[in-house]
Amino acid sequence: MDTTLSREAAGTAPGGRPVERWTLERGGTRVRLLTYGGIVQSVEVPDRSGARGDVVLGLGSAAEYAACRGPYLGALVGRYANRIAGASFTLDGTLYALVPGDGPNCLHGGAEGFDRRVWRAERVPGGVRLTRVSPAGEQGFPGRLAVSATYTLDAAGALAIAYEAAADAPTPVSLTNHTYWNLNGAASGPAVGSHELRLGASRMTPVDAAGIPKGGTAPVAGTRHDFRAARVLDAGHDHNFALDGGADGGERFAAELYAPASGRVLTIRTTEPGIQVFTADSFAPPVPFGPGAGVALETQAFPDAPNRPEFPSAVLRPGERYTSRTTYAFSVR
Ligand code: G6D
Repeated sequence: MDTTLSREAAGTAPGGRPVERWTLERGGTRVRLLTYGGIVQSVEVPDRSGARGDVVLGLGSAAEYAACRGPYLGALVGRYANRIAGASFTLDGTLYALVPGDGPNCLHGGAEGFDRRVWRAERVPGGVRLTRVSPAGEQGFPGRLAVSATYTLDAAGALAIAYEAAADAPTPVSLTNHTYWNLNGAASGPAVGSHELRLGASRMTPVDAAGIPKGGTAPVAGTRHDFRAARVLDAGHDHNFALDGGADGGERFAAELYAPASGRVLTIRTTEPGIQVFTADSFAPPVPFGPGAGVALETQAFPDAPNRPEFPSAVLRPGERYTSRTTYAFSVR
């Protein structure tokens, strides 16, 4: 059976544009997403006893998400996920100034990023496709960018998010989804301490206190960043890991998150070169979740790649097609 799809009205975004909520169901998985910010609002999957529970941190309405922007709960992040140092970069000899927000740096596409936009939704085989056009100059980024994000479920209930984009001028692009996972359920208490994490990364990108890469990558061996073997997720992670495995455009293993109490396992594979692990240590009211309540696993280009020639390029040029795909597979043990 194909994915069961339904949509309903879900209030309005700031400014009054109507928002839809789409529900996708297949193979034991039920996903709800909003056309506001491409937000993954809930992901319900069975635990080891077959009981279905919501494993992401979510809110109720688009208005609630708009009022609780800081954590980017479940959001589609762009035009450039993570940080660009000094909110500026030089491309083909031209200096571009972006909208800062994280101190002097640009975070997650600027003050009004893709997570604040209402997307157009259409049915596609297996799921729903969101589209929008990011105009030239939006948040300071060059070029008009036509973007799509397609959310599908496969027969086994795995969620795939596939992104595509095309630009009429060279521009950095890095799109991700900012879902926070808690495989014991959103209301179960912290994910930190109760989950085990394994990453397909033997190197990471060292950063300064502002989260800006210092340059190059460093081995995780012998450091607190070593998740090559599964171990209990501890607090204090907000780092990008350089994923091992082929750079042939195919999906590589990124992460496995396991919650022994519920038995749920999340396996993430991606075409992206990096994954940011953020343990939500900074959560505080009015965010209605406590520190460490979930862990964000953000597949992406490396932070500040537009200013770091040694990092894999994140520049999209006219005539090229940006494609990115991440799959989130659910199982139990
Ligand atoms: C990202 O790396 C960043 C964090 O520092 C930020 O606080 C969060 O998004 C909202 O994961």
